[in-house]
Amino acid sequence: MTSKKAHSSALQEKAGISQPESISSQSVEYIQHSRKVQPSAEELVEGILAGNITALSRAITLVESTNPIHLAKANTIINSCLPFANKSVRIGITGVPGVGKSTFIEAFGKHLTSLGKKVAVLAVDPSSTISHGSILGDKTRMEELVKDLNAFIRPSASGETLGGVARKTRETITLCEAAGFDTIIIETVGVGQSETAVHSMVDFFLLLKIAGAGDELQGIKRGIMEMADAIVINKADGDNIKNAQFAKVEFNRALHLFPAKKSGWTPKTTTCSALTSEGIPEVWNTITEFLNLTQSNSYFFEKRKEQNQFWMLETINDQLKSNFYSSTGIQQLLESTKKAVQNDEISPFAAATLLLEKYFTK
Ligand SMILES: Nc1nc2c(ncn2[C@@H]2O[C@H](COP(=O)(O)OP(=O)(O)OP(=O)(O)O)[C@@H](O)[C@H]2O)c(=O)[nH]1
Ligand SMILES: [Mg+2]
Repeated sequence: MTSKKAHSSALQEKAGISQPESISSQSVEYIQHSRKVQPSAEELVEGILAGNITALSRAITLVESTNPIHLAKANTIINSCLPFANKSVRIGITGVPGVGKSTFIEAFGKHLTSLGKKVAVLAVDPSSTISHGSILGDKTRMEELVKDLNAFIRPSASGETLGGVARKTRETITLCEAAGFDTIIIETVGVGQSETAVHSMVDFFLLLKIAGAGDELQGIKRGIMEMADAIVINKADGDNIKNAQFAKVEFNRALHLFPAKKSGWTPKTTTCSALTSEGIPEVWNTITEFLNLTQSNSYFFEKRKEQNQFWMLETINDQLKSNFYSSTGIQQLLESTKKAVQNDEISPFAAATLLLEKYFTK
């Protein structure tokens, strides 16, 4: 460091460049300062309830963190937000890659904000555990929605397990609702288990499809169709309109083969073009119809209660499992026990009991 004193010394011609420090004092000061300005849980809650997006984003980052201190803070925030959450409609959207989910969410989200709604877009994306948030690229496909002050788009959390990622999204819903978002859209890729996770955190589950040339019913997992409250055939524009209409008839027929839903709701098939927005308002009308029905017959509220229970049990399962496998005692024993099981030296059940006993008596 140069000082005025050094300059005025007759013995010193030039102050020169100060010795590089391994950690510059400026950085230390900056880090200490930024640590100090980390808002407290109470401050974040206050910000969230006031609809402050920075506070909301910061709280979500805490929810997504793997640091136990952050998690404790996140839990405090979520608990304080809970009484202010729950007043929204949660919509799950799934569909195979390329079906037009991002384009659809852009058009649908814009329609909702034009109706005066506040829309949050979240994602449960199993591929993002590898690519760390693929919806990020999506933000470029949701150009208009990103700019909309009444919309909030958050990339998928990354994590080791689908369960972990899904739990974080579930908690993020609570935070978004407390921040005043009344319509929550959760996107997932239609490739497997993530649909089940999303289905168990939403009120309405929408399957996005495109018309295929005569093979409408191929490649759709029966389970996903069974979960759908609506099938929307996208890209019903240009030369594709006829095909889309045909697909609509086919899907409607297929939906009738499924057993009646507990909600009393009969799933609907509609067509739309996410590019031209044709048919987009009708999708919202369908959801409104669903809400009217399920809120008057109480199914809506019962389902949310069940979902809360489900997430508690899921979290217990998830954390027990990860705690078990990451415990040192188990890690040391696991490999040798696996070999012993492979070689028929011990039965799989006896081996499991042994490991579990070891875990619980540690
Ligand atoms: N003609 C037509 N093209 C569409 C429509 N919706 C989406 N597309 C096009 O389909 C392609 C894929 O759309 P995306 O919105 O990226 O699809 P996605 O389902 O989000 O895809 P992934 O993120 O890869 O899972 C893009 O080139 C879109 O422009 C539509 O309604 N009509
Ligand atoms: Mg997409």
